[in-house]
Amino acid sequence: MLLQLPRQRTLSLDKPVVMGILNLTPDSFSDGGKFTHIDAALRQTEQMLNDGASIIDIGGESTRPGAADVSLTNELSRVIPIIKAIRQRFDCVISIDTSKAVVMSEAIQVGADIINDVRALQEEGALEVAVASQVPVCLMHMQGAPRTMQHKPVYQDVVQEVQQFLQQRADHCIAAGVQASNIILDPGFGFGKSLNHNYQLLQQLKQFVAMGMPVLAGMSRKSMIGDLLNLPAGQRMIGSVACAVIAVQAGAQIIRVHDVKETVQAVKVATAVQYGAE
Ligand code: 8Y4
Repeated sequence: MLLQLPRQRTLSLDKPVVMGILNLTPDSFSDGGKFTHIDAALRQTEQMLNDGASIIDIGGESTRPGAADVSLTNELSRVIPIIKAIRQRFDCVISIDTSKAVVMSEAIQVGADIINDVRALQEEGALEVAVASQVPVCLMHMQGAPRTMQHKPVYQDVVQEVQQFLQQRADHCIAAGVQASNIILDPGFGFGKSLNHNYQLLQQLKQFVAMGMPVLAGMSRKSMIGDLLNLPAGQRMIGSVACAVIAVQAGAQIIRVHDVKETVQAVKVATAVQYGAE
């Protein structure tokens, strides 16, 4: 599998790759365009690239459980200067984590390569931006909205329902003009799922791989690890790495993580088992 990126570039997914999460300075101190915040983002990006990340995921909206919505102006001021700065300095693949059409469009204009949308291009104008730009898109499943999604999520069959949603969204995007080969699927770990729903999805991740599109798995530091092990976010690295290995064994192609160095080592071992050590 080969993703077609802007400016004649490609990203091979013949072997799994690691997507590093860029932590932007939180709202309360942040003014997006300020030198110190850009500098911190550049340092963190350089570290993740040196540690073996293939994609840098940049987001200005908090989609954590309970989080409030972020205004368009705030989101733009957080991510656009940082994408510009990274694009100037590094020849890396950049994904923009947003659901807003305007943010997608401006981010792609200044150098973003992939749309990572936890709302699967369902917001006004988002699908149109994806079609016009022809960049790869990650379609993620979420039940409910971030503020309330963890209040007793219910499914009859979580694997089947999430699969059905992703197939419907993929079909709809293809009909609208998105290249089928540029669609990435993501079950959305932690997005309106109980602890057991998350582990059912991980156990059955092969079923998503069998849909024939690249699969992204984002479990890093999430409550499916913290609640199982009774550990705070800062102590979830080992559990997160275990989840990454299991995802690679199931055939997932993109692993979204905070701890790039440790995950890249583990993913390389799992990849050698799965695809050979060449
Ligand atoms: C601790 C640290 C606890 C982080 C929770 C979190 C995904 C995603 C997120 C995902 C895709 C998060 C933007 C949630 N998760 N995009 N984004 N897939 N495609 N929570 O699973 O990291 S944000």
